[in-house]
Amino acid sequence: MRVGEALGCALAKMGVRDFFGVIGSGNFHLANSLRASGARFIAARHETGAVTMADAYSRASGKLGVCTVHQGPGLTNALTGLTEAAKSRTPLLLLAAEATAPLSNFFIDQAGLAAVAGAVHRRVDRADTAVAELIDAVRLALRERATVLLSLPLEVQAAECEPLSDLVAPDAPEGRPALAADVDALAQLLASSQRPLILAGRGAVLSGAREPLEQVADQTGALLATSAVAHGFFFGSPWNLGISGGFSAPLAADLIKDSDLVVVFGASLNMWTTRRGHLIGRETRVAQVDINRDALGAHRPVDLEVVGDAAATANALGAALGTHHSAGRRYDEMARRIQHGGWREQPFEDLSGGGRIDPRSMSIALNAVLPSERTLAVDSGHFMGWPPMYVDVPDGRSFVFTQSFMSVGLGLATGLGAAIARPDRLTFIALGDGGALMGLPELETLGRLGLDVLVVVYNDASYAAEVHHFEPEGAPMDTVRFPETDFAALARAVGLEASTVRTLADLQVVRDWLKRDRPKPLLLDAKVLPTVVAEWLEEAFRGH
Ligand SMILES: Cc1ncc(C[n+]2csc(CCOP(=O)(O)OP(=O)(O)O)c2C)c(N)n1
Repeated sequence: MRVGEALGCALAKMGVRDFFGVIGSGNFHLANSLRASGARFIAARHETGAVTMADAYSRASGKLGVCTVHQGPGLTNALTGLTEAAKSRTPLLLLAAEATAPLSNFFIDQAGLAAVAGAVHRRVDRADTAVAELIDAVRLALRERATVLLSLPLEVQAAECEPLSDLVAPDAPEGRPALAADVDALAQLLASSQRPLILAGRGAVLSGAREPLEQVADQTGALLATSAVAHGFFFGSPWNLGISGGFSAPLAADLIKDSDLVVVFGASLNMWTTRRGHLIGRETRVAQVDINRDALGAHRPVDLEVVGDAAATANALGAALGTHHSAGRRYDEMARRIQHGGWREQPFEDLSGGGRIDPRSMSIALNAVLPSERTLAVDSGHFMGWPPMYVDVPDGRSFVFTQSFMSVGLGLATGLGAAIARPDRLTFIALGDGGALMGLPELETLGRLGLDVLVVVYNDASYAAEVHHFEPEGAPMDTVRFPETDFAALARAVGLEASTVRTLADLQVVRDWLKRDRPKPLLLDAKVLPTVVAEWLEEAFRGH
């Protein structure tokens, strides 16, 4: 058996069921052998789309993301998606063919490219150890939550090796709780707090910490909030304030700021989550729990640093608190205020008119009409706050937000990867017109696969993030404004249903589509008002 084929068989034996990629001569045999061994191959149209699909698939499913690309340009095309995955610590394996001869047209320094992306690099050097090296790379990705680029030299792939015996997939490790002394210190902080807040990030989602965290919150009267990427984690709790950060509703922001203790589980506490520090009161104490020691205090100083897994530490904390009980800010009137304090209940003037829809009203209407069991994927740009502000998701894995690198153009592929991971539910993909055009190749992938997807393009025919940034300076705007694009026509050309939306009444097309059981993916080219400016954006610009 040739090494390329043996690697494909080994991946299937390790439990890989879906993998993404773009095929060239360098990964043709590998991909076919993995398919022949029972895995499904999802052919993307651009390598960054392929990696981003694998990244989102991992985020939505909790499994390893697997992607394969051609050597050289296949890999350079993947760079942006690879960087996003590495920054997000997505367990992902990118299998890239490699031309090792420096005079080959396809030659590049692939290890150097991995370093640029912040990914770990491994190379399969020898035929007789190739499978062992592959297993090692998978183990590293799962155990360390690492994004691994595995280079597969063409000559090694073509060499002969022994057929495989059975092998077992490496598991992600069990979460370890914090040291008992740290748990006690945390319990004491919580027991002495009058107005505690528990702030959960993706680390809490990944460790499945909702139940033990809610128990600690019940014991201590804590209110609950999440970072943006963990949107939905506390969905349904009467004490859930939603997202902490630029997307916080005014009541949530006030209550977060008024907390005398913020206990952070598995969130980096970056400038987005704290609104550049403004959401943490001057007198507020902050404790941070993370499995990664380097994350502790990385973005701002904290009073208590605790190394530990979120769920395991929350369980230990519940036990340490024992029969302790305080109500904190949990009283009936507060529950009522929180219930009515979300973005959808903030009064605003619907400015729809002149053939353009108000993006806030459209987001609220879509939230009401779409089935509540849903995944939400959002690209980058000025529009990006509307969906998480106005659209609910039912749990912490349902908002897939590939924004660690803040790249425009990953949203469509993100939604496709999530939709493939969760075929049991609708995926709502929100894009700006700029991001939709940057990620456009994957619209063909969507049409071809016919996934259960609604794409909404918040189309203002501009890079609104830049318009709102620079227009107040009186700068010329012609580099960031564009003629109208007919996204409905583009979508129909690749097999989607599509419609143009200018008024709330135009959303009837979504109701009809739902009634018809969503036979094909639907794209809405929503001509949104360019004049509704998001408040969070001003804060964001100060962070650039
Ligand atoms: C790959 C990449 N290129 C450029 C940028 C700079 N940038 C940030 S937001 C934005 C505009 C995006 O436009 P669109 O998708 O239409 O969303 P809008 O801001 O109009 O809501 C640009 C160009 C970026 N973040 N990433």
